[in-house]
Amino acid sequence: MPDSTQSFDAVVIGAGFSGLYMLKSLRDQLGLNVRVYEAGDTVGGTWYWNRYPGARCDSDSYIYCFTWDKQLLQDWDWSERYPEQPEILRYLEHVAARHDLKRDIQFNTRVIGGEFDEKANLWRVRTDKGDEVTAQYLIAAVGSLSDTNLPPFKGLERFKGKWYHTSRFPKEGVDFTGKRVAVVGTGATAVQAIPEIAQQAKQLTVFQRTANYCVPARNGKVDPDLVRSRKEDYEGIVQRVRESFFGQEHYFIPKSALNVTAAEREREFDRMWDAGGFAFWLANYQDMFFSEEANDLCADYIRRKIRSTVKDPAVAERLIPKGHPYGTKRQPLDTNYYETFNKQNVLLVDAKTDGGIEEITEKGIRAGGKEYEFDIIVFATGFDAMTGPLKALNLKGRGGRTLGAAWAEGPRSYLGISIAGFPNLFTITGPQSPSVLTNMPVAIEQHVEWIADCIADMRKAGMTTIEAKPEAQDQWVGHVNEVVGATLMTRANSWYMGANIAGKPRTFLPYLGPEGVGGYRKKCAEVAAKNYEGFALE
Ligand code: NA7
Repeated sequence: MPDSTQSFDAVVIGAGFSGLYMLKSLRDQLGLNVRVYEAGDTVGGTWYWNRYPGARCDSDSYIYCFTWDKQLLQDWDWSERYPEQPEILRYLEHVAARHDLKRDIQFNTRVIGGEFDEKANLWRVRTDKGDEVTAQYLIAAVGSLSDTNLPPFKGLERFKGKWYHTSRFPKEGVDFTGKRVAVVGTGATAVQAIPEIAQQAKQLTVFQRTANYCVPARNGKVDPDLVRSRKEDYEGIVQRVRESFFGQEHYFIPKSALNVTAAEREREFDRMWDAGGFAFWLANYQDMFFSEEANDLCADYIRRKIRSTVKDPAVAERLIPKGHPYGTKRQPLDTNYYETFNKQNVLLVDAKTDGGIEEITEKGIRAGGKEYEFDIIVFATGFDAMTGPLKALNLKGRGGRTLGAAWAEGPRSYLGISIAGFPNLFTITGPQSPSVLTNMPVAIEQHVEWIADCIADMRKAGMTTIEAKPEAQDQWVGHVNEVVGATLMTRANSWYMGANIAGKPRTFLPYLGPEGVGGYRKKCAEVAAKNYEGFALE
C-alpha cells in the first residue's frame, strides 16, 4: 500500500552500488530513518538493467567491489578477471542480505517528482506508486548511465519483428538462434554484445555510425596466487586506488611518447596490449591525452592491429576510427570483436559511408537506400548520460525552479555533488565529478562517505540546510572546463560531451581533474575541513 504521510530523515533514489552504501551509512552509522526508492524489482542498478549478452564490467573484479566491508573483501571470490553481469548482481544481492538493506528499500517504485519546501526546509518527494513523503535530505543515487537513449528512428512502430535496447533486455534472455539480427551502435556495449550474438545468429548486421578504438580485455581466470596476494594486500590496494588518478592501479608512463625510440615505444605498446584491459588507455605515455602527435602514435598502433586482424581490407578500413583522437571516447574492451567481422555471417554497414539509418520498416532497416531484413533489432545506442537520470526526477529547488531549467545550457554543480538552488540535495557521482572516468565504486564510496560525514557534521552543529553558493559553483564549473580544455577530450562527439543526444548542450560532463579522483578526494576533504567552504549552512 502506498503511504502518504511518512517523513524520513533521508530519501535515497536508487539501489545500485551507491544507493546501497548510502543507505548503510546513513542508517547504520548515523542512525537516520531512511527510505530508498528503486524502480527495479530488486537491487543492482546498472547491473539490474543491463542484461544483454556479454554484459560485463570493464574494471578488474578485485577492485570493482565495496571496500568498506573488509570481511567481504576476504570472503568473496570473483570467478574471472572481469565480473560478468549476473555475478555482480549476485554480489549486490549478497551485500543487501548481509547488511539487511532490503527492509528499507521500496522496489518497483520510481520517483517522479520532488519539490523543496522552503518554509518547512524539507523535500517533498512523489513516486509513481502514489507515495508522497517528506525528507530532510534527498540523495540521488540514480547512476550515470541509466537513462536509456533510444533515438527517434522513423517507423520503429511498424517493425514486425522483435526489438530490444541493450539496457532493457528481458530477464529471460533472447534466443538469437537461426535469426537475422541487427545491432545498431558500436560503443562499449555493442563491442561486448556483437561477438556473443554472432555466435548464435544466422546473420548479424552491425550498423556502425562511428568506429571505435577497441583494445583486448583478456578476460579469464585469475591465477590463484595473485588472488591470494591481493587479498593479503587489500589495505594497500584500497589506499592506492583511492589516491590514484582513475580509481585503478594504472599509472601513466612518466615520459613523452615523442621522446623515446620507436623500438622502446613499440615494446611498451606491446606490453600494454598484451596486458589487456584499460592499461593501453589509462597507463600509456603521459602526453597521450594532450599531444595530438603523441596520441596519433597510440592510434596508429591500434590501426595496425585492426588491419592485421580483419581479413577483408575494406572492412578493416571501415572499422578504423576517423575524426577523433584515440582515447577521447570511452575505451571499449573487446573479446574477439574485430575477429567477429571475419565470420561469414557478419556484415558491417557503415552508417556514414553507406548512408545513415533512414527508417525502420516493417521488415527491417533502410539505410543508404537499401532495405535490410531482420527478425530482431538490438539497439545498443547508449544513454542520456549523467544529466539524463537527474533531470528525469523532475526536481524543483528554490522558487520552484526545475533542474531542467537550471541546466538548460549544460550541468552546473559544485564539486559534482551539490547544486546551487537545491538545498540538501546530494548527487552521488553527479556531473562535474570524476564519476565515469574512474572505476565507479571508488568514486561512489568517496561521495557516499563525504555526504554521510557532511550530514553528521551538520547534525552535530545543529544545522538543517546546506546549499552550494552560486559563486563557488561558477568557479567549479569554470575549473572543470579549464582542465578538460587543455586535453584532447573535447574533440570527440562522445557521450562524455553530451554529443550522442540531439540537442543536448555540448559540454564535458565528468571532471577530469589534474590529479584524478585522488586529487578530487583531497579537494573535497579540504572543503569539509574549511567548514564546508563554498556552501551556505543554516
Ligand atoms: P555509447 O557508447 O553511447 O554507444 C552508442 C552507440 O550507438 C554508438 O556507436 C553510437 O554512435 C550509436 N548510435 C547512437 N545513436 C545512433 C543513431 N541515431 N544512429 C546510429 N547509431 C547511433 O553507449 P554504450 O551503451 O555502448 O556504452 C555506454 C557506456 O556504458 C560505456 O561507455 C560504458 O561506460 C558503459 P556514435 O558513436 O554516437 O556516432
